Amino acid sequence: MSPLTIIVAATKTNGIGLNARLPWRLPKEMKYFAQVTANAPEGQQNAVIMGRNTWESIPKKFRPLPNRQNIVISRNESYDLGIYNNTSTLLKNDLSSAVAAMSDSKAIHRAFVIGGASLYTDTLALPLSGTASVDRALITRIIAPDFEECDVFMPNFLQEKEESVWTRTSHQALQEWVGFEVPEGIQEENGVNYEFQMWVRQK
Ligand code: FOL
Repeated sequence: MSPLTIIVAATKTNGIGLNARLPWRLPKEMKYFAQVTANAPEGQQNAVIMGRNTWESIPKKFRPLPNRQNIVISRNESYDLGIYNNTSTLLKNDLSSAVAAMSDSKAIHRAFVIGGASLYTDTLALPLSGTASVDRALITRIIAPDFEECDVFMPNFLQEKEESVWTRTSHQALQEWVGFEVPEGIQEENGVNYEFQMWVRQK
């Protein structure tokens, strides 16, 4: 049973994107994303699983995301990942195939679902009893401003679901899980306020 972790930066109304990219520029927040997703024991790597739109939203100079097993999900089996890409990036046609590819490999430490909206939805729909399911979410909550112009939203999973209950952990639990110190409380960057949070799902 391989647990998946969602990682996302989202507004209070779950806005995550605008015009096919992130609605904000938060270099320290992005560093946190990179550090969390890349941090793995010697001899292992984490996987970052993303939808095709998210892949295309990452600046070419940063993709594939370094020091991570990148897995791109597209129903188009001949989707061109690009010549700039090395052979290490995997193309899979759905989340289950991505999960299957990882369970074959002992070299994968953790698996992060990094978006976007439709892949988050697919991830949250995986049954808790299945071979892989999501048990944790690292959410950077964008508190202000509202970014009302967002045109992509993650599902509102922390509130509405009855089948599963999500609870927020302590800041210490977040730091212990990611394996490094994380600033606590409301952060400010470029006039944006946000907070690093970890949520876990009860079994
Ligand atoms: N989760 C969080 N917390 N913040 C995000 O910005 C975020 N973004 C995505 C998914 N989950 C997230 C998807 N979008 C890069 C760009 C866009 C993107 C994800 C990653 C990217 O270029 N990452 C580089 C960082 C380079 C830098 O340091 O600026 C990487 O190496 O991870």
